[in-house]
Amino acid sequence: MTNSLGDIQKSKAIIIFGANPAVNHPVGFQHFLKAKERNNSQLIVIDPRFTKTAAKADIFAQVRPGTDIAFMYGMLHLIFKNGWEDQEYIQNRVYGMDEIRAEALKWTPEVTSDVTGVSVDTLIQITTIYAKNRPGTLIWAMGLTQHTIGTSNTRLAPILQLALGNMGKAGGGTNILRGHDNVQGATDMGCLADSLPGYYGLAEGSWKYFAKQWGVEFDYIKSQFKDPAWMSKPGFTLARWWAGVEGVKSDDKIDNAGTTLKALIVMGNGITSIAQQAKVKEGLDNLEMIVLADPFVNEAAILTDKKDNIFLLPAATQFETSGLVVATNRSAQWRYKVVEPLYESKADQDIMFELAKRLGFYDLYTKGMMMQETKDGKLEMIPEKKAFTWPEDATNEIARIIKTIGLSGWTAERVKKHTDNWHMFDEVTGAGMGPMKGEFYGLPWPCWTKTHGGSPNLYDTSIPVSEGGMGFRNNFGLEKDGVSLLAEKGSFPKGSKIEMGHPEITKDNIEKVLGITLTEEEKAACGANWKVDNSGILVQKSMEAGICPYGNAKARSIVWEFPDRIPLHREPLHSQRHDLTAKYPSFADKPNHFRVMTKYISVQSAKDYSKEFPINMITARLVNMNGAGVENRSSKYLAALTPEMFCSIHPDLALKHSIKNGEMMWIHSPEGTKIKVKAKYSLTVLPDMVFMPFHFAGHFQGTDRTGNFPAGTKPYASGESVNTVTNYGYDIITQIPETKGGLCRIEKA
Ligand SMILES: Nc1nc2c(c(=O)[nH]1)N[C@H]1C(S)=C(S)[C@@H](COP(=O)(O)OP(=O)(O)OC[C@H]3O[C@@H](n4cnc5c(=O)[nH]c(N)nc54)[C@H](O)[C@@H]3O)O[C@H]1N2
Ligand SMILES: Nc1nc2c(c(=O)[nH]1)N[C@H]1C(S)=C(S)[C@@H](COP(=O)(O)OP(=O)(O)OC[C@H]3O[C@@H](n4cnc5c(=O)[nH]c(N)nc54)[C@H](O)[C@@H]3O)O[C@H]1N2
Ligand SMILES: [Mo]
Repeated sequence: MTNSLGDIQKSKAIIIFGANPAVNHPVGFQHFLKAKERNNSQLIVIDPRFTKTAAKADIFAQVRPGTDIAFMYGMLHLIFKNGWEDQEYIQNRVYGMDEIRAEALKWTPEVTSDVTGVSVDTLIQITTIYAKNRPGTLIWAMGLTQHTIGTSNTRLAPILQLALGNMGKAGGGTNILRGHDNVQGATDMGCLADSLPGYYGLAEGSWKYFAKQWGVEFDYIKSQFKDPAWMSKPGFTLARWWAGVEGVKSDDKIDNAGTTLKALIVMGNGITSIAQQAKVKEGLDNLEMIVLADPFVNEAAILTDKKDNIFLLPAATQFETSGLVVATNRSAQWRYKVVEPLYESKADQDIMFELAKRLGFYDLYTKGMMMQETKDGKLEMIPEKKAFTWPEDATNEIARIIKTIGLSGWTAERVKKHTDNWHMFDEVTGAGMGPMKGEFYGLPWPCWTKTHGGSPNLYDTSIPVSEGGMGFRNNFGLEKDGVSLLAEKGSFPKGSKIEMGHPEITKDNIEKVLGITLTEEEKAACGANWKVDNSGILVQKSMEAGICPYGNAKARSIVWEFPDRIPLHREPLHSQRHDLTAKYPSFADKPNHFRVMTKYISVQSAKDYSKEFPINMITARLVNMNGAGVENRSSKYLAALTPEMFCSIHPDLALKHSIKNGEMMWIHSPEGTKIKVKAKYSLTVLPDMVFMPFHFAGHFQGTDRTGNFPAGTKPYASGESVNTVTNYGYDIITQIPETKGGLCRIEKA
């Protein structure tokens, strides 16, 4: 998220692609409504369903699932045609817009309308309103990401903003509504299959940096891998772990150091919330050991037929522990413990500490919390410190190590002060008042130093770096194909000593870039670049010159390392418009994608699925339920709101199949799986689609498995998981399942 929820109040137009904040971010949605009321902001919603958010919109486009790229190119076509793009901004701050312009040329309103299902008039109206009301903010969430082309969606959305010069402006930006509580923090901490914490790459240099910071020998870490080559390979993802288990029937070959997965430890994930539940079940059934650390009975335990070696560890909840969490807008917040862990439950970190003790590396695991940097750029054990204090020392360790995104200014003490004084910050700008003056709520990263107040809006050059300003990051070299990747002359954060683009700061270039001379002591203390510089000198000198240590570059519209240099529309693997798959085919199949062969074109071209499975299947969320839903279905009151798994169906479609409102129906998938659910008539869906929430579990392909719950733990509501019938399909870069694009067939039960 480049800006923040409060900042949306400054927008003149808000365009939402594939998010339903009225339901999924109901507290945050107040800012959208206030933008409408106070700023006369135009609210535009693009969604295949008429959602509660759409009900508040000034204009709504009911798009065919998986065609947002076509829609955005359709908008760009009109923007370029009418000269509505911000030419100066593009010239100064964007690389590769010409290729986007060339692609957009193909997306005439008529072509766009045919692909997206949105009328030419609506497209023109939306584009005109959005282009004429600036700054506009672009919002997205899961409706854009859960596709084989999810990554391309999330690239083209910022490109649209760049074309209009909306990026790096208050009231503009791309505001991605994050999911779980602290999901931003979890991502920053490296809960990803292809990076170390803080987005440090899986490269030897990063491993060495972390080994040093943790006070552990690099060779020790290396010795934990089967061979050193595996240190730089991405792991399995949550989406496909089951493919690595021996005995699972799949022709998707794995590449996992010559071995299969034998054990699964789960901390706070439903397992029942991901696609291909039949495969997940096979994976669970064939594991040697399953450990489920969860405050509730994780329903993976009842989905499997496995009887031995399943361990349910009672995890404490967020109310029974404390620590720092990161909100969707990159700001930190302290969470205080409300009660001690109840009964025999343990907080997650204590479960991990116990595990580390049993496995014999507890001291190494916790050592980093007792280390500090010295002035001369070295690291030492904190003198006199005998034991760590949880969680404060963990927070400080994280801030010490993670320099890449600018966590250096965070301390447990500073963040607690913000949380304690939360009423002293402005709701819209996040700016502090009284004792908090000069700081933004939660010190949104990058927060460069212990005196920096955080950066509320990314890439904003209208304010000094000391107040949160910055250009785009220089992350991809200095030039490409003879064109400079640095910002042009005259484009720089306010007050910068350098009035043009510049590279990221390294020990070797700092003197030249900043026009300064370092003392011999400073030179000796500096790390190779600002991301690994324990002395903090490179960042400090940058601050003094009013520049951002990560450089001042152009945003790139072209990602030359990806299969698609620029985002391209590609039809979903299971498309209702099979006639379009020749023109917009999927990707080549990708071997060893996060260790698993992943199919694209071979699935898409195998047959015209729409003949047998003519209905679009949309899966999304309900306000009273969360994720896999076990927490909420275990509450009598929340369960009562939606006591049964259901399928929203248009009456016209239902009648074609003689399904009455409230009757049971079957949903069949192209993979041959099926679920039995209750029909619920609804006009929010078109007659060629159905909608189902993914918050249920406990039933599987028509059978009730809730007899497997240990006595007294069965939730008040159980039902089929829609993920039993979501179709095969995974994003080409991140491997997120294509749970927002797929087909099904329905039948009266
Ligand atoms: N009450 C509640 N709140 C939640 C959650 C919850 O489970 N319950 N989960 C949290 C989490 S983890 C997350 S990630 C967020 C997710 O927040 P959202 O992304 O808002 O969640 P969804 O409801 O899954 O999907 C949003 C919309 O995408 C639409 N959509 C589907 N396919 C497409 C498409 O191809 N194009 C477009 N433009 N739209 C499409 C759906 O119809 C839906 O209305 O919510 C968070 N908040
Ligand atoms: N079809 C379809 N599938 C989807 C999606 C979709 O839109 N459509 N959305 C996807 C998305 S974006 C997400 S994020 C996932 C969400 O799905 P999950 O990650 O499964 O989310 P939850 O059900 O919220 O949480 C999982 C478990 O965490 C436990 N838990 C709660 N607090 C704690 C704690 O403090 N410690 C521990 N150890 N456990 C705790 C809960 O009891 C629960 O069992 O679903 C994904 N699946
Ligand atoms: Mo999520």
